[in-house]
Amino acid sequence: MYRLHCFSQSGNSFKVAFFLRALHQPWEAVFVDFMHGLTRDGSWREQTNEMGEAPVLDDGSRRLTQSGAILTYLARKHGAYGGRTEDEQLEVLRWLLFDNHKFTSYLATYRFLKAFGAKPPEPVIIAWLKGRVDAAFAIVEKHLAARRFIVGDAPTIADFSMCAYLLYPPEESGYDFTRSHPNIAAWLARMREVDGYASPYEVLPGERILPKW
Ligand SMILES: N[C@@H](CCC(=O)N[C@@H](CS)C(=O)NCC(=O)O)C(=O)O
Repeated sequence: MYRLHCFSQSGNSFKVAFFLRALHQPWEAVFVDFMHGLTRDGSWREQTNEMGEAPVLDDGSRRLTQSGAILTYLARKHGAYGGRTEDEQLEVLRWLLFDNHKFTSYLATYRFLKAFGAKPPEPVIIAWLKGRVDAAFAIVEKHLAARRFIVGDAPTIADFSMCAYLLYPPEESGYDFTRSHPNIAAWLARMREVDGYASPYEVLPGERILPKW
């Protein structure tokens, strides 16, 4: 059985959890107490992930980190959601890289500062981050104008990667996609219909924290 080191606020963990559920693969959660600093602990880094991040996936004696690498590994191993042709596979990789650099990364930071930071976010920093998030959202909103999924006509790991943070309660990020980004909203509705879908707080371990700011 797979073991996923994860915690409930982690959209990067949810990417993998949702994908394992869609693959109908059994897995167990290993709780990472991120909110109390576990990922910064030296021995955790030495034993679990030198990069100091969740998710981490154990498949027997094989340990993988980085959600994009984990999703790629699982798609290859189970022969699903990785893209059907070489062109599609490269397109999936292109969007995974965009997601990790621009889409998830700015949104995750923005949401964390807005909802879970130790003190109210600095106005200048949060405004700058929101500008980056809005720019990434605009690219995806345009991309989805004439298509149902990020690559091809069915979900791939690019969709699992990119939708994860957007499936958290809207009050955490402050974005109501039905009003601001209708194509993204319609795509998220399609992803919620993928077999195995359940919301992040139903699937991942750890206490839910209501937005602070
Ligand atoms: N690119 C990485 C990002 C992983 C990441 O940033 N994980 C967060 C939780 S969602 C984390 O563990 N951060 C720890 C830290 O930055 O100290 C991935 O996709 O797995």
